[in-house]
Amino acid sequence: MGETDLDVDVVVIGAGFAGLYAIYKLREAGFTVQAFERGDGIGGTWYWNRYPGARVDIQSVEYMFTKFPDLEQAWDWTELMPAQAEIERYLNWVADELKLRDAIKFNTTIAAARFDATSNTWAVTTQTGDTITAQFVVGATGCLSAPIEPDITGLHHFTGDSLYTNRFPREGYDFAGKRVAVIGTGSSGVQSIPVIAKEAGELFVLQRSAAYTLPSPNRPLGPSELAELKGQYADIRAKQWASYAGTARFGAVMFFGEGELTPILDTPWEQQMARLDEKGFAACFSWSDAFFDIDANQAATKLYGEMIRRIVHDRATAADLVPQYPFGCKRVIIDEGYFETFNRSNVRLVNLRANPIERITPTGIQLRDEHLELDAIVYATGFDAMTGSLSRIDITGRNDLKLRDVWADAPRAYLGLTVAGFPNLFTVTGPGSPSVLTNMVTSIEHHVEMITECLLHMRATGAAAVEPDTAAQDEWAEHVNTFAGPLQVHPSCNSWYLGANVPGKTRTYMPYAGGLTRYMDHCRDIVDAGYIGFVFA
Ligand code: N01
Repeated sequence: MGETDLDVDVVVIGAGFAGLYAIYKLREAGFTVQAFERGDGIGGTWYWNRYPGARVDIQSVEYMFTKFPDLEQAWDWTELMPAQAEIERYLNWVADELKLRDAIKFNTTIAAARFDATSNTWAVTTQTGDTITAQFVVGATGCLSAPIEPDITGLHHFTGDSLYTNRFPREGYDFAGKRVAVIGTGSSGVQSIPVIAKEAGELFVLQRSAAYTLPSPNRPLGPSELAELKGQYADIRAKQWASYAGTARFGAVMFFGEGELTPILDTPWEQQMARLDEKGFAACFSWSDAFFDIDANQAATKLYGEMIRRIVHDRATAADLVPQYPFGCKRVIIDEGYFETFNRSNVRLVNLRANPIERITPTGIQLRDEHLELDAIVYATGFDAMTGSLSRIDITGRNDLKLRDVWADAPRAYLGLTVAGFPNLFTVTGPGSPSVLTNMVTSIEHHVEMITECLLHMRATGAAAVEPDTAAQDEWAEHVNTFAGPLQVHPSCNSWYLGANVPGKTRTYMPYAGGLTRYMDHCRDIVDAGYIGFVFA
């Protein structure tokens, strides 16, 4: 490292949380780094997803880098759960404070990367054909950053404005007085719909699957509360790192409250209703059995339906808003006034199961039963999650192996971090790691620190290449699978966790659901025992 004619030691792809931390840690350890970012600014997920209402669902003081005691005291969050713009500002500020910008080439998409087995190096090529050589490639490309365009006939025939939540215009969009349709009711749709509804002349919400969404506990963070939290940062960080999901107090407790949970199946309906009266949405799923027993799950969903009926005035709309799959199968959303939005006179829910989209026309959307005349269509239709951002790059490993082919068969990575056949390539929060089931920031930090430690180990031992053993990778995939679905909840719907939202993608539960601490312990044991399952050349 550093003694060859390589351009740099490490190429980092992406400049979001993962890319920034990777640049910092690797440089601190003495490696030369070149990062590439396809956007013209810092932020990754928080650069692209700037749709109205975009907001994180983890509290701000935990959704920040945890390893910079001085920096964290100097940054002031203004809300409990910050919106996109504030997180983007935070990441830009971090990049400046840590002097990371000079390592990043913006407006540069990586098109290909090819491993050369004779030199154990990568040639990384941009979309304009420039090539850079490096010993290592770190894919800091994000779990939810490869947008999927829905397979709807006539998509590009619309002559009005087509907008995508995952690459919303930087200057925003003026919905005032316009006839608008939002397609998709996942997190992005559910967060943007209440905001768009307040501006648009008419809003059609095109729903294929109803969402499990809970009211956000977000509120402003006053200076004295923030000062108090800052005084507790050391304690909060310790709790985060000892938790299942990289969050201290503010995971499920934030939505469901504290206290011992009881089984819904042992609770008479009248008592369930009394709890609903008292706690509202928080009562729906705060049962000990709701996530582990399918009957209990259905009973909880019945309560949820009751809660929706209490808010949404129109009976048919309320009924259509109740999900028809188990709670917990898809990512639970937090919203700001989602159900209330359907009481507005300018908003209409279209149940696509009853009245499907036939095609997009030049002037709107042709449903089976009617034509919607529109000025704008907002697509909130999701991502090729966890693997898409890397498999869309033409990555070629040993023996002309293509990452996209390997992952088409099975989206596997040893510890979610390295892939057999692709030496010296690291996949930050890749498939098989806790990633999207945890606070992404802590999971990213953990992975970047593991990568840095591994590179230092290689430098110390003179190793030129590292990759996992196929058997270890397969064993890890089996281990990941053992956590993939209490009561068959996880495999029971077409979630992006399974890749089931992408036509043709192999259906595998991709994230590791065993929890962050268990995962970190596994990783520690593997490293301490001499990198079990890794092969060094
Ligand atoms: O994407 P999604 P997302 N016709 O895949 C529908 C994170 N995130 O961008 O369910 C009609 O969840 C699709 O319908 P169905 C978070 O982890 C976090 O909203 O396939 N509809 C679904 O309703 C989240 O889970 C925040 O039947 C079509 C929607 O589009 C992840 O990102 C905020 C369709 C896609 O939902 C992805 O969220 C935002 C078609 N042809 C995102 N194709 C936070 O709050 C798809 N759909 C932290």
